[in-house]
Amino acid sequence: MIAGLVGKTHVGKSTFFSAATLAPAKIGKVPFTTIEPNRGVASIRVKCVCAELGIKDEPRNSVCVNGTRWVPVELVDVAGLVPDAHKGRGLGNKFLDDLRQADGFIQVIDAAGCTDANGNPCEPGARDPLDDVRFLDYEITMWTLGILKKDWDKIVKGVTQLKQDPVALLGERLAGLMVTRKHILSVMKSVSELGKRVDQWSEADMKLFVDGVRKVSKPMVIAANKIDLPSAEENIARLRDEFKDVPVIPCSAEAELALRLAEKKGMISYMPGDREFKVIKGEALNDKQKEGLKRIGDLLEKWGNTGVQEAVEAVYIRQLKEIPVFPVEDSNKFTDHQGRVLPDVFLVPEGTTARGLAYRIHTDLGDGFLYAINARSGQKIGEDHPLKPRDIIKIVSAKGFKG
Ligand SMILES: Nc1nc2c(ncn2[C@@H]2O[C@H](COP(=O)(O)OP(=O)(O)OP(=O)(O)O)[C@@H](O)[C@H]2O)c(=O)[nH]1
Ligand SMILES: [Mg+2]
Repeated sequence: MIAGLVGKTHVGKSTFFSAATLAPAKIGKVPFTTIEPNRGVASIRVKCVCAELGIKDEPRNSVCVNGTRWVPVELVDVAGLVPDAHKGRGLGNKFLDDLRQADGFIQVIDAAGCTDANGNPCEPGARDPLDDVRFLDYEITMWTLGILKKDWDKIVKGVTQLKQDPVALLGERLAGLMVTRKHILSVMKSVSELGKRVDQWSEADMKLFVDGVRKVSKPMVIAANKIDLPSAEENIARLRDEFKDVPVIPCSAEAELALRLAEKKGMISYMPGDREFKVIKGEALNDKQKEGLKRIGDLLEKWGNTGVQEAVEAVYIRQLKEIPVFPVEDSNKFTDHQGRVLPDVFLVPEGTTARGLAYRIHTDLGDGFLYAINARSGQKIGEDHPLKPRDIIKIVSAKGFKG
């Protein structure tokens, strides 16, 4: 899975990206700074099973700090957009093309309302951030509609004359956007206007379809950025009121980036998502740095955290519904074949079965799947058994694989 940072130009997407991944990304003084996408690795926190089992783990694909596993996840930061991007304004469809592969979105907005529709600075509060959310939805819908319409005659002909499956035809058209058959079926079932044959769909019906597909195929969280500016607070309440089915996470990408860089330099101790940090080398800080850290300290006290870590976790856990599982080869010692204790944590979609996990580890394990063992209880589990968060699983397969 990969989450995409999306939104109007110059609202802090690259700042958020850098803060979450510590990967370099150009942060702009002017709109349209990002052109080519930045890809990087962030982490989400999972309560490790090591404490519960009373064992010392030896993580391989993740890091364990005081009983918290930091599990890697991918982020992509793309070009920003302005209204009418789908018609080619600004960088046009570039941001959308680069986001096609994303499974979920973190929409960054300037919650303080000090960036106008074209990404230029304006008086705090002069731009309504609710409009940023609305226009992004609109741009994505119009862009997808354009893609669908390109082949509409072919789809209609396939359904009416060749008696082909409409879901398959729609799916084929939207496959490049990571839209699946499941997404399409769920929209067609839940929107009553789409109950008629596709050749009867009006333009408004097509829009309803595309809107629905966007919501299910690109679940989103809103990172309401710039909470360090006073005009943000009131807007956050309004955003929550208006967009009830989308998590709105107050955040300050700039504060998180400053904390992470100070931590990297050894000036403070801080873990992403924490409510506080500790100054280590107070004497090495200049007055400006001291003042900056004081302001960030006040911000953390007020908001609980900078919101960056929370937003990444919200898109992966709440929206994409990924669950962590711990695969092992020895269900008594909780080790892999090299004797490494609890080496890996995998994030898998909710509902993944024991056999699905086997396939995720290696095709051979999946093909030769016999049964699995819940290492916590010692119980045997069958191929269709859906896994639960933090399950520790041994796969028994006729075909071995030494990873
Ligand atoms: N006050 C404040 N400013 C921020 C915050 N995050 C980012 N900024 C500022 O917003 C401006 C734009 O930041 P970028 O990260 O380049 O924004 P972007 O959305 O990637 O912009 P484009 O790539 O040009 O579309 C810069 O001046 C940042 O310093 C924040 O949390 N608070
Ligand atoms: Mg950028």
